[in-house]
Amino acid sequence: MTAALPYANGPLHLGHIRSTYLPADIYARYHRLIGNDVLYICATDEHGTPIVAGAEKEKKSPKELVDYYHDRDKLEFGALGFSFDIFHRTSSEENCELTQQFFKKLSGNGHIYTKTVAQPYCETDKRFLPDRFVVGTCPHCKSERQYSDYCENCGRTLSAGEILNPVCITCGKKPISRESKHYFFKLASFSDRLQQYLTGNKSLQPEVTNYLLNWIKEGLVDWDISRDLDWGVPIPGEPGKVFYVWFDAPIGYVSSTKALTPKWEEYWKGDSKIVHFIGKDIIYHHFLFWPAMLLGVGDGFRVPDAIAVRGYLNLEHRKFSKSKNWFVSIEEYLKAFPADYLRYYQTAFTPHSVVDADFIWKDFQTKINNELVASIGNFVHRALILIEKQNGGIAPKPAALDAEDEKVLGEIAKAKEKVSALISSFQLKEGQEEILKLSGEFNRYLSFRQPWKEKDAQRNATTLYVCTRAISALAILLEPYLPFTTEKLQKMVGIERETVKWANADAELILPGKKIGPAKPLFEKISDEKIEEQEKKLKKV
Ligand code: B3M
Ligand code: ZN
Repeated sequence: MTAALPYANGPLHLGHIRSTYLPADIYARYHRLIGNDVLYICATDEHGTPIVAGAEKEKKSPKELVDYYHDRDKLEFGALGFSFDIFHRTSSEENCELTQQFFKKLSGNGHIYTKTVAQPYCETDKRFLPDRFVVGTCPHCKSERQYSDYCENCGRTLSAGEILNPVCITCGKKPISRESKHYFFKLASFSDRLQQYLTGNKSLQPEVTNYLLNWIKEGLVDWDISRDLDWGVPIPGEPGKVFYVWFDAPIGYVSSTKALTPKWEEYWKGDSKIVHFIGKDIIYHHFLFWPAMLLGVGDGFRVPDAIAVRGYLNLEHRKFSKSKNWFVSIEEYLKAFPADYLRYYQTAFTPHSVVDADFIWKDFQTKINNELVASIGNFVHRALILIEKQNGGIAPKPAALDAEDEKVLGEIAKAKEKVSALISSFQLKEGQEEILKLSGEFNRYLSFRQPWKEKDAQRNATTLYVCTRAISALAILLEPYLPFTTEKLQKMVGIERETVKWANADAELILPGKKIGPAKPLFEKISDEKIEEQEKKLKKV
């Protein structure tokens, strides 16, 4: 499993999290809990003109910039609980080596040719101007101020020279055209095989594949994989030229696996499954370039079994923008709230689809207070406090179960199956909703039994026993979603780590007779003041 590799040229913000790293993490944690051998791979994407331009802006070298963001991203991802098996980097030796090997294999298999092409060149800055060094008007949708390699407005990738009214991003002058030898990957010759791949793989989202099939119908163009630049993976025997960042970046998925384990080939070839999680801006690269590269290299590489695509995130109805201070970085978020609140809220509005969503501080507060605090947290805390009061903090032994007890226990088993099916098919939001329903059901059960009023001690012990079964179920089912909370809860009620398995969600894990607790609230209500503080920060500018 992979999550798209973040460019090492700026701080991570809330938008990065919801489309990619969080869904992938939920999926990874679930698969580990059911006993699958999962590798969750990520790395920083350290090449390409975004990095060079970013470094120039900050008056640093590209190397300084990527070192800084690699370390920072790693720390912040860790603080959000993302359970990467490795967080590597595309400037690593493994990646340079494997990229060059891919290139040699593709050349040997006849999928690469060279051609002399006219490239934009800036006479003031004395350099070629690939990709993000040029802005101009998109030839397809006429949107202005687009980078010359990709139109943010219509999602098309562009080749050199296609952009209209080009200007150099550094000096603002119109570039001249200069010839240079470039390497091309014969993407067009893969059209049929890509079409088969897209129509044959039923786990791909139709809303995405339909779009791609259209692009194939319009005709794919061969792909320029070289750049006149010195920051990147060198093209063997071509001083001053490196591979295009989108050539070595997906290879970063494989090379990071190689850096992690000598068994890397078993994962990428063999009968493993390859699952990528991406945002919708990089569909073209993952559904066309990348499978074509894998097919072209041959060598037993699998094409991706699934590519989960999700949409963009807006912030209070507007696009995230660092320069306009319309922005919440992960660093800032974590100063104010726990990681699990973000995980919960973002999952709650992220379906398995390319629709965009909105992060709204007020909604964040409502979701946390009404669902996490008032339903899940409230149930667990009420039950544990009752066990302390009525049973001295000892997990209760049940007497005979009646029909109502059996019924709610049955709900646990059903929830386990449903959530399982939902997560397996990437319906992570719906999975979380099912778990919330389960806690709702047990809040209802507890209010119906009223052990605080009921005089029959055996009845109460049975009621509270049934509740311990729900608590342990929540401690497992919620682990993919809220790993910090479930760790706390598992410890609070004495669930042994070896027993934390999905299959045990409906088992008796809190053993009757065992001392548990002390009960502490899992969540804390978010006050209006705390939300207003965040809203004010945005409105400052
Ligand atoms: N570095 C980030 C992006 O365009 C880009 C992803 C690479 S994934 C191989 O969203
Ligand atoms: Zn466009």
